[in-house]
Amino acid sequence: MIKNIQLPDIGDFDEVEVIEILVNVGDEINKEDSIITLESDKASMEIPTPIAGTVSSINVNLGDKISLGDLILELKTTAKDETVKTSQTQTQSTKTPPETATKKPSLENATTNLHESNSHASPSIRKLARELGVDLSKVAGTGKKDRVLEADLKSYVKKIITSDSMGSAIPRIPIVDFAKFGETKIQPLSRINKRSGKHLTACWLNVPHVTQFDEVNIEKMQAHRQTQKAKGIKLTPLVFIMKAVVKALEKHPRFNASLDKLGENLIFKKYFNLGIAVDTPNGLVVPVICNVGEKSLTELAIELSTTSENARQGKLKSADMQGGSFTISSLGGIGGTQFVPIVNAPEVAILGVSRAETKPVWNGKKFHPTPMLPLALSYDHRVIDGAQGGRFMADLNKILHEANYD
Ligand code: CAO
Repeated sequence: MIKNIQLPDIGDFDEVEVIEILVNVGDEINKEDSIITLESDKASMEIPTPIAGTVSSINVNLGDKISLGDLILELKTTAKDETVKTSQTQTQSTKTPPETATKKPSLENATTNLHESNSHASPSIRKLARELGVDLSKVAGTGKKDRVLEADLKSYVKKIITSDSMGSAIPRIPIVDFAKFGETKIQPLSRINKRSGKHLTACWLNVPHVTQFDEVNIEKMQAHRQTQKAKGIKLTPLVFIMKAVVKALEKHPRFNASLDKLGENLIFKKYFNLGIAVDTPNGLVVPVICNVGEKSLTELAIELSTTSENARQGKLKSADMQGGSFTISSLGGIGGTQFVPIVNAPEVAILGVSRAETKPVWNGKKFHPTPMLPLALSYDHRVIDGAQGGRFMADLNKILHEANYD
């Protein structure tokens, strides 16, 4: 037999919002099991079923506003439901079921009547828990009859926020009082330090990095630089590298792509804008040089010089640091044999350049003093496989070695 379960008289309330549906079609429920939760501006309450049965349809949706007599759900009942389940539940509650109540509970006193048997907290605490996304069943209540109080909820949330494993399983670095061991001085991090630190941490934690190293014979590049220098044109290795990188990206578009926000599609960019890491007195910034493939070496040298000067004087605008598709970080002017750059996500690869050094290279007949440029390519292994990384590096090496940018 199908029976309609309607909203009983809940006091002076009309059009009360359904905020939880506690059963599903097909559920077998006992008399007085809660079926929905309603919430008004002042309070919330769970509505129990007056009879046992199997839910055959649910006639309300979350967010619906319902009033006395509105159909909540339909229950399929059997003789067994009428006898066994009803008798089972007779001892569960001493409350008067809504359908037979002579004096119906209001939403305010529902807190202490209907609601109390199924919940561990007052409506305001339940509302707060919902807003914070806290599962109240996990919060230990210290109130009467283990009721969850506001203080319990706050201390639960505080414990999660300050716990060592907040947001991930990363253990915290111990806090040390360095002053115990000698004199110290405190200097606040610059605004740029703070912003780049946050971004680099996110990149480091989100991107599974692989780094591949190589060395390029740059004899031809050096000869070209010397010729230009004789004409009064100063070109650093970086501009050659920028042009070569774009050629390699054209051949390997995956390196110029990004994952979409679900990480399920690749977004290929048809433009070649290179972020260039610039060291400034206030920290690292990465301005973007656009359309590198369309600019000459000299144009790039001029733009790089202007941009890095603006960066050092703190004159870059946020638009100057947007739209990059691949980044180069060059420490060639400073030194070092190699370093591992961190992928500048959502880009998927970055090239680290170290200082070229003249090395004895075997040319088949003898050791020949050869300028060798160290490169390190870090990439996102979710997007780029090792073999693809190897091929990109081999092609980049060849392009740079041949120093042909036409
Ligand atoms: N090998 C050998 N010499 C190199 C070289 C290399 N790979 N790269 C640059 N040089 C030389 C230049 O030719 C120049 O020499 P001369 O003065 O004799 O001509 C000198 O080193 C200084 O170059 P530079 O650094 O001023 O110019 P650049 O075009 O190479 O780089 C810029 C420009 C803005 C990238 C650089 O100044 C800079 O800020 N680098 C730091 C980037 C950085 O901090 N990266 C780390 C990021 S992760 O924390």
